[in-house]
Amino acid sequence: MSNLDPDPGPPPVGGTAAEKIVTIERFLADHQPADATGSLSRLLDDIALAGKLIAGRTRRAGLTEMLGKAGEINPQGEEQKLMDVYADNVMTSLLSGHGRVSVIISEEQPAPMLVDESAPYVVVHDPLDGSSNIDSNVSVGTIFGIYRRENRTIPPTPADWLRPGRDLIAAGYVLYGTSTMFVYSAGQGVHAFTLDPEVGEFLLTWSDLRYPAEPAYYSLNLSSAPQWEKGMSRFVEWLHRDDTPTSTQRYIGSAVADFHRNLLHGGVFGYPGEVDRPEGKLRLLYEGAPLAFLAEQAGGRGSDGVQDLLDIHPTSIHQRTPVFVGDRHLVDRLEEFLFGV
Ligand code: FDP
Repeated sequence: MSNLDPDPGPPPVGGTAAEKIVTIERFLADHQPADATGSLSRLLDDIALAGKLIAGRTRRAGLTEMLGKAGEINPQGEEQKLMDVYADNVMTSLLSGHGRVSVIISEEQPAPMLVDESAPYVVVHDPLDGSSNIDSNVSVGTIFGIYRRENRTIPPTPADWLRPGRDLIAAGYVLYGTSTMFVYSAGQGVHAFTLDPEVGEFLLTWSDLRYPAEPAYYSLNLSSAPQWEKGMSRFVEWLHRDDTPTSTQRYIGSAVADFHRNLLHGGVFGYPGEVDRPEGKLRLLYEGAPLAFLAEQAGGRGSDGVQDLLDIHPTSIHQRTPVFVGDRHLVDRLEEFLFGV
């Protein structure tokens, strides 16, 4: 949907539909604190530009032979796709060289990349999450989080990036779906922009998105249920009860797309720990924490099943964690099933 349409229609949920045409650049400038230098806004704008480039290539992937495997294994032991490598290169290129980013942590890189010792921000990102779906034309996304360095008088140290999600100053994602959306929060609500491909601009679609009161969906890979803790199955049984509103399962298997749908229509997305893999599959720093930051800003929350995802202190950059993000009451309830009752 573009707000160039004469009538973009009501937002699907809590939130305000844009009534006039506002570019992301204008929105960021208008919503930064009066004493801000503008460097965070410009950094978010750089990521939006990366999103446009990745969207363009994703759309043409089948034509440009970008659907295949790159032949390399990433730090997670997963096979890299050509699009993973392209998206990572675009993010690195746009985050480097402007004096804004000191360190980049990417899912596709084994170690932190030092870009500029004296720059103020650390960016963590998964350049193309859900990329195992890309060959089948399913939505994928870029997830990012931004930390501000506390001490710029010394070169960056792990203390600059091994930080809990509570320290994030901004987070968001670009969703490459039927349209391309940039969704972000800098700590004052969640705002969503749609790429108008004709003019090449992200235009404001909804500001202050909130989870709706009645959640519609739960998103879990039920084929893994035999590997879950018993509490998870009890939670799913509870979801299916007649007096529970959220009984419909929708699972794309692409975290950004599952999270986004549930943000708009209400629900919870989760990737639990398993008997042989208690730490789960998703990564804390550049998947769990940024999505939990957005969920909280939209009135929801994120948990690993025991504690708030935003309170977990990472000990390594590619650390995995069980992830449950979305509607606050559903996440609370899930914690009760897992460890309370
Ligand atoms: P992918 O491996 O395709 O990158 O982050 C990993 C992820 O996708 C998530 O986007 C997605 O939610 C999950 O894995 C899907 O895993 P399963 O296929 O095991 O359900």
